[in-house]
Amino acid sequence: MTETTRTDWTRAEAAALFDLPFADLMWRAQNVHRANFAANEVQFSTLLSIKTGGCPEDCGYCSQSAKWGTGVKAEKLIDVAAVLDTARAAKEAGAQRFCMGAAWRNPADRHIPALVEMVEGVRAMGLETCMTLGMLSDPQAEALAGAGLDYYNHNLDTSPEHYPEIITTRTYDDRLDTLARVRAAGMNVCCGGIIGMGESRSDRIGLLVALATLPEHPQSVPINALVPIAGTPRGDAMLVGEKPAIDGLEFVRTIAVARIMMPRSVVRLSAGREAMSDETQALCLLAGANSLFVGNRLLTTSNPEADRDAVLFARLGVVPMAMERASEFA
Ligand code: SAM
Ligand code: DTB
Ligand code: SF4
Repeated sequence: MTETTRTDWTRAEAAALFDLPFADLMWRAQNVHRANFAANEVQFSTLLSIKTGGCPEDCGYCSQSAKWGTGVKAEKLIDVAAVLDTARAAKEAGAQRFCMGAAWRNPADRHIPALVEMVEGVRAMGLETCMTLGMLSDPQAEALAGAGLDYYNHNLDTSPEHYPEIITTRTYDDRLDTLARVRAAGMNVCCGGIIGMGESRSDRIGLLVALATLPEHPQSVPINALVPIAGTPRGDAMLVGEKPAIDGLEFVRTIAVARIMMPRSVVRLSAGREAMSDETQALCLLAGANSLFVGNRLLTTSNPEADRDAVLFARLGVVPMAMERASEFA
């Protein structure tokens, strides 16, 4: 069975996939995965927060919004040299892509020269580059693309109808506009969302349909499990038990449906691995996830230690994705 790349997915089709018996869904997802990728290869990315905290946006899940009392302190953009030192260490530890994140609504033009130096320096080490800096203007997108930025991460986060309950300071359309600018500048799009924010299955369907009906599928699709941060509305809702954490099998189903709907996209099992059992992570990979964050830090929260990951990857027979192949899918 082969599945073609379609951008006309409907919610009814996505709902029918979610409703499949678990084994049938996993069978479909594995077939799509194996038709498009080497079965056991996983792309490894490492994250660094290059500008932490003090963000003017009100994303209801985020430790870095100035609106919530999370204890994360506002810092300035860090030095290029510090970024390059961390990237070198990430490369030595096996990362293939280095992702730099900033807690901004959008970058200021005065920051662009330093950001360009970071991209050029990281690329010169033979790492792929990714940045997530908030909204971009056309000239900013062009400057970053000109520096060789391989990917720009900007998430839709949830369905259009659930979105206003999560963020009020920028709209879904603002996000779609930024994605269009990134595409127009010729960069690969990294775009996904967060599962476990109290959304319904219909919202998970809405998110995946929004992603799969973009003019082109994002080359990289991060599926994050909410990391609950005390002091944020979404984190507190989970931590005080008002909204339960996402069920592991429903998270696996979400990954499998993403794999089927976006057959040639690299799907990342993104934030939230630390709280997941090895078995749930294994099911996510079986469902078609083929990218992970490695390194003990995400942006402000922790990720599994290298030792735990090394044991897991060895037990599963997971190997790093060949770089040529990673680029071929870009
Ligand atoms: N400020 C930029 C922006 O929002 O576009 C870039 C950084 S922001 C932290 C990148 C993404 O990380 C968010 O869109 C969200 O999907 C994810 N994220 C942030 N906090 C999270 C959390 N607590 N749990 C899971 N994912 C999270
Ligand atoms: C994405 O989708 N997930 C990453 C990356 N893009 C920038 C961020 C995860 C952040 C998890 C919470 C934290 O460490 O602050
Ligand atoms: Fe700011 Fe990004 Fe966090 Fe939203 S997700 S508050 S934009 S850092």
